[in-house]
Amino acid sequence: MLLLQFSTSHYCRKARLALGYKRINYKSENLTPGLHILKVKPLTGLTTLPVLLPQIEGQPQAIADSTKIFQFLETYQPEPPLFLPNHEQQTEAWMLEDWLDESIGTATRFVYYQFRAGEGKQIDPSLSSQIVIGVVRKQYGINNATVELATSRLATALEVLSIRWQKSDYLVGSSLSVADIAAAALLSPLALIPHYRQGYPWLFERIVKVHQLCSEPLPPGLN
Ligand SMILES: N[C@@H](CCC(=O)N[C@@H](CS)C(=O)NCC(=O)O)C(=O)O
Repeated sequence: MLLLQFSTSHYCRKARLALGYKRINYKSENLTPGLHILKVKPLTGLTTLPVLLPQIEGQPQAIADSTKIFQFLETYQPEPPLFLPNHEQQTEAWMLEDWLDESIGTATRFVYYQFRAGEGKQIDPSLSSQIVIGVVRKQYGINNATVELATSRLATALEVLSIRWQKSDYLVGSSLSVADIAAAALLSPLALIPHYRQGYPWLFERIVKVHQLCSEPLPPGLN
């Protein structure tokens, strides 16, 4: 299998965590932002990464979107299961996964790139890094007003997650689910931001634990 990815993308991390949890051997190819469209659009009709190429006869040529990758992996290799045995709990895990994907992963991106362009500029002050950050900010409309909205959405999300993750090791049920993996990946960029590191120690403990369960190297700031 081959994972087409951006090496620093939190959505690509989400796919890698699932592959690691399933103990699947795969290779990854890092694409260049912008140029990636030439390779990805003809394969999937979309422009986003991650994209998984199973490279196995009888299997689809390409699977786009991290959620679809979860579904493919569960069918392809059911053990260890990523889906919860209780239908009601699995439905709840999907609901959290979708919310984390569509709303919280985006909010993280806004807050993270705002940090990297300001207070966190010294993490990589090189011209090339600052150009990439500038392009991303423009592409997604990241500015003071949109970051303020994203910050308050993240605060609510962390309330919701704290109730669940501080009560139990897992967001839903009694084993790792799509919700835990989505949360661990999509909130991981916050590890570089002192405000979150100091205010939410339990979050980073859980992120580390999920990475260990999935044999995935820890994200920047936690490694
Ligand atoms: N819902 C998608 C979101 C993926 C996504 O937003 N990927 C970003 C990188 S973090 C991307 O590929 N952006 C480039 C583009 O949209 O052209 C998923 O879960 O796979």
